[in-house]
Formats: sequence, C-alpha cells, structure tokens
Amino acid sequence: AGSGAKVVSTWDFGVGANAAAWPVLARGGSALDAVEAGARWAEADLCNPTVGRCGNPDRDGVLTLDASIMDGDGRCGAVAALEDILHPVSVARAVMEKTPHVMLVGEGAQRFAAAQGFPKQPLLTDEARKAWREWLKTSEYQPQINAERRQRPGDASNHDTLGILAIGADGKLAGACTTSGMAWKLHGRVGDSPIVGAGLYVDNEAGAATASGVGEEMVRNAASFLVVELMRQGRSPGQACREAIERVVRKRPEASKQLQVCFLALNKHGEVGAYALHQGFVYAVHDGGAGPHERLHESAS
Ligand code: SD4
Repeated sequence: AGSGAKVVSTWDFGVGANAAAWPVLARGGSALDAVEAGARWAEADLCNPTVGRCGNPDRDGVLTLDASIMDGDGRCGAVAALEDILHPVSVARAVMEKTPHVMLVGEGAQRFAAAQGFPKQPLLTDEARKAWREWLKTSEYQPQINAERRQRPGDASNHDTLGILAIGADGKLAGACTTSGMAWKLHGRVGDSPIVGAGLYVDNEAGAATASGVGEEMVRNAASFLVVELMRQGRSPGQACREAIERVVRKRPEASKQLQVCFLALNKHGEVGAYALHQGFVYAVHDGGAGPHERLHESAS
C-alpha cells in the first residue's frame, strides 16, 4: 500500500485476476510478473467462456487460444491459434524472452511450448462442447454486442477476454491479454488480443492500454497503440479511450451499432480510465489501498 503499484483488469473476472497479480506487486515484484500471474489465473479459471480452458471453441469445435504480453521497454511476445496448452500467456512470455521473435502461431507455437516444457492437454470443457453443439443447430454467426452481463457460466457471450495492466512500485508498466477469441469464429481466425498495438500496447513513457470486444475493430484501428499515443499527447486515460472509440465509430458507423468495443488504460502516473462503445463494460482496479481492495467500475460508453 502507498507504493504507487496498481493493477487493473477487464470485466468482472478482473477481480480474480487482480487478486492473483497483487501479491506480486505487494512484495515489490515487477509489473511483468504481476500481469503474467493475473493472466494465468484467468486461463486456469473454470467459469470464463472467453479465456483459457473454459473457452468456447471455433465453429469446427476446436478451442484455439491467443495471448500477448508486453513491458514498458518495448519487449513483447505473443502466441495465436494455440491449441491444448493451458497457459498461452506464459508461452507468449517465453517467445519474448527465449526467441528472437515476437509471435508464434498454431502448430509452431504448440511445438515451441512443448519444447519449453508446457504440458499438452485437452482443454475443451463439456459445457463448451455442449454450447458448440447447440450453436451448430443454427450455425448463425453474429458477434454479440455483450451489453448484458453474463447470467450464468457458459452463456455463449463473447465476454471476458482478460486484459490486465500493471504499474510496479518502480513506476514501470506491463500488460497482458489472453483469450479464446470470438466463440464460433472461423478456424484459424486470430483476433486483436495477440496483436501488439491492437489488443495490447505498453510504453513506460506514456502508459498502457488493452482492449476487449470484437477484435477486428481493434486491429483495423491499431487501437491500443492509438490509446497509448493519445495519452502520450496528454490525454487522460479515460479521454484517450473515448477518442479511440470515436475513431472506431468513424471508421465503421453502421457496424459499430452491432459490435462491442472496450478499452482500458493506465497511464505512467498510475491513473486509470476506460471507455466502451456500448454499455456493460466493467473493469477491476486493485491498488492495495484502504477500504475494499477490489473495486469494480462501470465504464462510460
Ligand atoms: C477477440 N477481443 O478475439 C477478443 C474477444 C474479446 O471479450 O475481447 N472478448 O476478438
């Protein structure tokens, strides 16, 4: 407490991710270790249909995972379309630290993970398989707007990609993003979450940003990079997120009526802001301060 350290995460699952990340920051650990710990918690959690082993599969019934991790010095790593590995965020970190590359995909990512000692294990849950079979009956693909909070675990919403940003006591930033992507996506589809600059961007000189929602819109707008650049130009985190949302709308006004896009940002001073295209986006903040350590905020939209 009082160290200036802070961790923020997307959606209500962010509360659990922050709780896993906070002890790292509280003992003076790095923001990078903290966001990895938070993302790992979300990946192992068994009731989030948009992250890790509880994720919904693509339209072929295959669960494919995307993740990225980045620190404020510009070091980054990512994996996309990874199958049968429980902790994509840690594989992303291994890509960052142990290879000259920033991104591995599909079978190559899986082989690299195996070589690094990550166990291969089937991840798809019975609930997710059931939800997929249900979806097959109509096979209608309409990315959902996600304005409503999920009613029960397993609801086939596209909620809850975990974007997590932290600032350590040393003032250094890091972020991670992990997801199973949009439910019922085409096999091979990659969203924004593992794309540095789209689903995640971090720069110690300005701030950090992450995104959730329909990833194609984030990629189109290099959105997390945009949020960080707006903070660099002096916008508050909330204002930067808002202007990025306005950019998304300007680019595709009609589509924007149907899609949810949400941004969460943390600047180099530890200030937090968020903005969403439509209502319903919440995020969690944990700074170890007095009072309830976990606060869930409803973002403006
Ligand atoms: C994606 N942005 O793959 C992710 C999905 C998401 O909450 O954020 N869901 O497009």
